[in-house]
Amino acid sequence: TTETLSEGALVLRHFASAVCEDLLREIGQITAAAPARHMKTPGGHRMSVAMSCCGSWGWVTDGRGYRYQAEDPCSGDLWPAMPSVFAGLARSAALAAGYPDFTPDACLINRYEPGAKMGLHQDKNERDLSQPIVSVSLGLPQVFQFGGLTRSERPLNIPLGHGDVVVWGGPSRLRYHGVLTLKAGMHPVTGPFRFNLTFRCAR
Ligand code: MD5
Ligand code: FE
Repeated sequence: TTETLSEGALVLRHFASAVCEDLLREIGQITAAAPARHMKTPGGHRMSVAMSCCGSWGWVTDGRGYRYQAEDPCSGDLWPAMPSVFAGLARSAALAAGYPDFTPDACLINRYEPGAKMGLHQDKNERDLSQPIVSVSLGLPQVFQFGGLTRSERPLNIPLGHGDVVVWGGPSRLRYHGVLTLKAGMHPVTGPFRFNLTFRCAR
């Protein structure tokens, strides 16, 4: 089923179901090479979500700010390549949402543990804002907050579960969004975690 949240923003429930276990196997390989880590915000706060990346560009934050870079700052190596099952899923979800030429060059892997959250923010470090962002949720359910184009607009709360995919584009690309605190639980495939993959055209 498809739910429209706003113009350009679509929830594709269970769209990733057939490939969830493949995605998780690839996440295991990626994080063996580029471990999920708690990055520091430019203000010096430790993020509660642990992050890794794959693809040509990875999103990083540290005392110098937010940016995309080709190397993992922990190792100095390039980020692991984007697995074909990742790229294929992102492309087919974008196509289903009306974006036929989506070729992401960056995938951010977020790992939430109980108590982890992400405050309201906009994703605006990407060069081509005409391209959507595709997000894939795996494991424990977590409430997504979907806001407006200003921080003051009150967000909608949308639960996202295992295999759900969201595509954000067009006039919704710069909406404020975040996720509420993850509640403790045990998922048969991901254990105590929720993973979120976000596919972006960064550069
Ligand atoms: C998550 N991740 O569940 C969320 C979901 C991030 C992030 O926000 O930046 O890693 S991705 C949701 C998203 C991305 C771009 C635009 C919009 C939502 N939106 O317009 O609401 O880990
Ligand atoms: Fe975001």
